[in-house]
Amino acid sequence: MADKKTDDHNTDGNVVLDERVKTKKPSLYRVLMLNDDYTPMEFVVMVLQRYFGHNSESAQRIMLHVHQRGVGVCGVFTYEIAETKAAQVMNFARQNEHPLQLQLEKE
Ligand code: TYC
Repeated sequence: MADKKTDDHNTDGNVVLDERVKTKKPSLYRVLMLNDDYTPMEFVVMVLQRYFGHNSESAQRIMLHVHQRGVGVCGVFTYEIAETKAAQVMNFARQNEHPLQLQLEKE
């Protein structure tokens, strides 16, 4: 493990502290979108483009996947970004009186 080195000694017997300690890769989280019977398809496609950076083809594909299968992945992010995007999208959906739901799932 490249980040696990602790200490070593130089030729004088002195302890050499390794500067490469404690870098851990952040955990990643999937932002899941859930199907419902009321949110318009065009609204879902617009959200996938505006908040998750999908192009119109990718957004259409994900929306149809969620519509047909019940759940789909909007994107994968570190916790703070995933949580923020899910909250922003649900706020935007509520402002527009749509029941759209998103959830986080740890990878
Ligand atoms: N099922 C919705 C409809 O028929 C469309 C929809 C797709 C809603 C994906 C939510 O996450 C969703 N209007």
